[in-house]
Amino acid sequence: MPQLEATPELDFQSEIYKDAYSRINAIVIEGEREAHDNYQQLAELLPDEKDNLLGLAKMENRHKKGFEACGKNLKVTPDMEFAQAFFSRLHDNFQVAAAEGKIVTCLLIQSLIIECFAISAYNIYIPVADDFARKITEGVVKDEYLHLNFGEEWLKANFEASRAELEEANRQNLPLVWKMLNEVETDAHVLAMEREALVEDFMIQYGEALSNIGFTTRDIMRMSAYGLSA
Ligand code: Y39
Ligand code: FE
Ligand code: FE
Ligand code: FE
Repeated sequence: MPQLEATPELDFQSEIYKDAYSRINAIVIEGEREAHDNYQQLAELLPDEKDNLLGLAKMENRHKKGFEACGKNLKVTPDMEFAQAFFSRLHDNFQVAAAEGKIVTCLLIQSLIIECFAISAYNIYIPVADDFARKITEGVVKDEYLHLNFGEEWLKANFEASRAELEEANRQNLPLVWKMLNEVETDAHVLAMEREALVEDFMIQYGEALSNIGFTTRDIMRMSAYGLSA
């Protein structure tokens, strides 16, 4: 069903809305917390970009505070245990890559996959959010485009050397995105965020990012197909 269709029946104070929000809000808070930590680790791995990356980490910390305020505004307690489990696979893959000094894999996980996930989710959420959360999310999504751009620029500048590692990291991590989407589909639907809209927006952002980095349309088709079997 079309995402922009009016949904006048959304009741932000209903128990069903608040219950779904307790998980989606937690995912966003945990995601922002992880993103903060990931950019701090990347700052250590990329000394030339240290100040830039620490700046991105600070933005992620502000985002986290903004979304915590959104939960409080609706009197919702975020289910942080659920959210940690939700992010654990991408978290573990990032940590393993960081320990091995695999900067390209770390950038693919955080600056491409997680940022595209954030951009698509926030874009789909904005038209159906409560007024308070809409204003916060509009400010946040502008920053997420900057984060995605950081990853694109670095990987584009190092494309030939990064290519093989990007393909392998894509193969390992893209299927996790579909698993994660499956796990939130029901809750997202309660918030009037439709799975098809999320998938479509994610694939557009991610495909554009791969194209900006230097992959051909043919490469992008092949790489995108890894998600579908999840
Ligand atoms: O870079 C960032 O700020 C990313 C951490 C934030 C990711 C948020 C993930 C949102 C997924 C929500 C799924 C709702 C259907
Ligand atoms: Fe529906
Ligand atoms: Fe963020
Ligand atoms: Fe971000």
